[in-house]
Amino acid sequence: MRIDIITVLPELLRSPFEASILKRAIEAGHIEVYLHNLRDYSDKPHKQVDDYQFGGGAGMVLMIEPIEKCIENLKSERIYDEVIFLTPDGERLQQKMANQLSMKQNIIMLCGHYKGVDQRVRDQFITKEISIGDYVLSGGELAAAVLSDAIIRLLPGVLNDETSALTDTFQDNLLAPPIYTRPANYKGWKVPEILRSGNLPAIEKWRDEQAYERTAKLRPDLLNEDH
Ligand code: 6GU
Repeated sequence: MRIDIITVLPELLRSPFEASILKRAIEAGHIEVYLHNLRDYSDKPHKQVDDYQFGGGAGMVLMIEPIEKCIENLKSERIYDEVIFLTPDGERLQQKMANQLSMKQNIIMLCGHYKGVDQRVRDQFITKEISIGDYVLSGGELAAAVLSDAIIRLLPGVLNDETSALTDTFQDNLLAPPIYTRPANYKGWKVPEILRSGNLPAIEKWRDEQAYERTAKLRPDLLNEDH
């Protein structure tokens, strides 16, 4: 899989891909991630990529021309399954969408900034608009990092068996059960006896019950939702 991210702030997006699981996924060849600085596609004297909005109003708007140049340049090299615009008014990201996107080959992510982008960009080039939640960020970069992480960790081989995505909170509409590591007794705070019993079927049953109880208590909305 390949992800191309178009942004006016590539420096904001580097570190998430240079640490831990995402770094390893890239090094192991499970995923390629490329950052494209929109300014490199500007023909203006000062590499300007934004302008005032027609009709008046505060806030700058990303112009269509450099965005088209960048997208067309990428499209001349390969076919893209999705051209995603990260925007607070997009469809809210949920696990199901991450699962679906993880099965694609090539994806472009365009990060919104300032007031947003010229509507014609959305009309002409964008196939999917995604928000990561009902709050406003100063740009789409952190959202693109979140979306990329949610997708990449699902790719075959990225996680090992122990950290398998199959046991994730949300993957089966349930929160994950409580987990523990050594020591078994810390200052009198003990690990549940069942987890140390070695009785695997009983442990599995306990975990299922705990997952259900936690979900009913903390996120009852998940129990009657289709993710
Ligand atoms: Cl994708 N972009 C911005 N700027 N704010 C957001 C968002 C995206 N998702 C939630 N808030």
